[in-house]
Amino acid sequence: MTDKKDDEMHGPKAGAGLSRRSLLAGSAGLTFAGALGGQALAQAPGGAAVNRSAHMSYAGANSPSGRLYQVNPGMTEHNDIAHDPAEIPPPLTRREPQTVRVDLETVELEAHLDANSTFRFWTFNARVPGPFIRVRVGDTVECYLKNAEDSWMAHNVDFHAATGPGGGAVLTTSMPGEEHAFRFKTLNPGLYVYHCAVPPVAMHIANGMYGMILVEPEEGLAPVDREFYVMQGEIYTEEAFGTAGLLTESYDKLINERPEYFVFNGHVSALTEHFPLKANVGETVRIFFGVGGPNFTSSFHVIGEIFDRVYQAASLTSSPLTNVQTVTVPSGGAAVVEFKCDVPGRYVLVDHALSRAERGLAGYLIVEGDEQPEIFAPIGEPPDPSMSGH
Ligand SMILES: [Cu+2]
Repeated sequence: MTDKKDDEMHGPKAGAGLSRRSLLAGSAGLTFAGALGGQALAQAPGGAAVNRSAHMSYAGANSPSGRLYQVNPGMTEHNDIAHDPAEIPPPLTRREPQTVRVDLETVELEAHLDANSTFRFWTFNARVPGPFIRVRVGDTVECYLKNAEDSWMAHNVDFHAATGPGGGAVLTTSMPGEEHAFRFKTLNPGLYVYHCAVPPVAMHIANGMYGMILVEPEEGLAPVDREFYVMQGEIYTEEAFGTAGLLTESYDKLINERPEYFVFNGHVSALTEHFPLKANVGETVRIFFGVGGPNFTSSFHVIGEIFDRVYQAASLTSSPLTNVQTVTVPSGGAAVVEFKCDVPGRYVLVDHALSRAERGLAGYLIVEGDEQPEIFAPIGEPPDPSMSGH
């Protein structure tokens, strides 16, 4: 990308000779500090003052997260692959096994990566992550995988919920325009990742080909007020983080595990300005959290919340851990976390390996309702919230 475009994107402090350090300490850093509620990353008051002017050069800069998800008017014709975390099937009410048909279409499409860039994603059903599939233990899943006519690559699907070679990968490998199907019986309840497994597998996953299937135990899950579907992934581009335009995948960075971007639900800011999680004070929340990866383990944390229950490794038949701050979730793995929303405000979903927030990894949980001063309140006059990005 040219310096000019870089300049347009990052404001007057960026441009020719921009170092990675100054970029991350600059507009992007400021804004993610805002996203994080002024915690941890907003540690350089002098820098923040300088950077604010760069930040304010954006349209929509009144939003503290303006940098996180602003649809560039010039890019509205492009697709958006973010999966709404609230868009998942409701809990199952039936108590007998059944045969469930699942249709997956592998679609490659150019779509938003951040406010000023696009990327050619490889997807299941044009979303990242792919559809949230919900079945019950003992069900038979009949999966039909169709590879779109205009794909450039072969694709398939490997279900971690399946018992059988490759999780179905060989049986579903489809060239562009082809469709193949297989069936598997769900022998083990749990929350499982599925992903494309065509070599190089890491590339197919990094480009967006992952999702999750929930296999409910016989008795189902305890009722909660709200359920959400969140997955973490990495994106490897030739161009540096923040570059404008259509970015290209980097095989070299992929095999060296040097991602430029980390994302929740597909692209930068998918879960901040685009699809924030929403709940009300007093409600219970369950997050089905998975890591597509392909390479990085997540230290999943919600800033300002404590997980009341964590089903570690997404084992739904083990007793949950209670009262947990951060949960380790490996790539190709998952966890189920539950908590009650006690205090209103904006909470930030992060990987507590917080350098990744500077590369795009953050989401919001907005909790609405009455203040609860007996749980959380200032003593005396609070600081100006604008100084911490709010
Ligand atoms: Cu693929």
